[in-house]
Amino acid sequence: MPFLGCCKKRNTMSLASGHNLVSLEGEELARQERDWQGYSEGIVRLHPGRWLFPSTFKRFADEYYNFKLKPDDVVLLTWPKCGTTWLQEIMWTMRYNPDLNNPMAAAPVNARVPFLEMDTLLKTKNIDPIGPDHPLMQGFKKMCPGREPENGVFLQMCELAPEPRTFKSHLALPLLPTDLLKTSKAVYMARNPKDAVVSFFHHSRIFKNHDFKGTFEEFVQYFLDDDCVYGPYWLHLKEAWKQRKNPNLHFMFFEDLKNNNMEELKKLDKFLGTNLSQEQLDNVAHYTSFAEMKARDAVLGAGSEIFFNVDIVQKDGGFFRQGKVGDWKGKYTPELEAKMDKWIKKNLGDFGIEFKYGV
Ligand code: PPS
Repeated sequence: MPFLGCCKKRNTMSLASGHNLVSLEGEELARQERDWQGYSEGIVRLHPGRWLFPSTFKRFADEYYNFKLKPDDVVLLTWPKCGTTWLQEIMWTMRYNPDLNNPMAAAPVNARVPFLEMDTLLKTKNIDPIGPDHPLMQGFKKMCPGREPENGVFLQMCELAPEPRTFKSHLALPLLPTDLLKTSKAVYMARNPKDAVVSFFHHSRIFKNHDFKGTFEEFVQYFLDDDCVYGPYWLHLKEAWKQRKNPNLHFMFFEDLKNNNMEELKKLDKFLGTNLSQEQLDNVAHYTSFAEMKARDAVLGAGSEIFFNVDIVQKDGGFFRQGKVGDWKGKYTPELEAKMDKWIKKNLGDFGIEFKYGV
């Protein structure tokens, strides 16, 4: 991509991670702003990688990269909609609530397993300012006494979360601290792209901070062009796949977690060293099943009209949509499916990764 030649003309910035951040301009920006009305302060792209973010990413990018990790941290990583919330709840239950008697289980998920870069995603004119009485801000005040929200509500919650800390991120490995897999443990979960894109389309319509206004066909085109926030699906996956033999990274698939749940929980138990009994593992499986998590939507999906387009939620469902493998079937026109299959084939070509339940 002829990036270097054009950067002088553009609004650029160098990041601690070594990336050049470029603000989108002209037609490209106009198209994004028309279709994604949540990104009201502009959009940036990071090179190399073409990682895409709302421009509020600028404010915190170096802090994410320089985030101080601790040896007993567990960091949960996925591309959006590949099951992090499920993983969050599994990890937290394994580490802090295997007997299902921890009263903190009723606390909002962000107060237990904070989301590293969520501050980047929340600054939008579509979201009313979150007042000091909102449970999120109450949780922040409790976890981060004396800290200023302007310096990152979620970032500081990650920093000051009770140890051992578990937190999540959708950032690709090159944007995260270089010592991540030396200092701490990480779990990366992959999900087949056809289900991930159906889920992300729904997410982008229900959440005001994305507020996608286009059709499913247009959304898929954004995805295929690597023009969705968080950027290239394949590169994200590839960066983690390269590290799959690193003893501090556990690489897993949404589809396996769904189809062989107990087997996958046992692998996680081994990786974490939590040494859970069968009864405790059964507790985790039950408590983190789709039905149980959906029933706790108010805690896990943070369903309030501050964040959600309530009319779409009422019509098409909320955060816990289907939780299925292969739900994409019947959602694509034959032409769109053929386009996606071509894209998948091209990208899988030199990869070596296998989605064994099909893509
Ligand atoms: S986000 O918003 O990017 O953090 O979304 P993320 O949590 O990564 O992914 C959301 C999808 O995971 C599904 N989900 C589950 N599936 C099965 N079992 C359980 N317990 C579960 N919890 C969440 C959720 O429903 C989203 O997928 P779709 O296909 O939209 O249902």
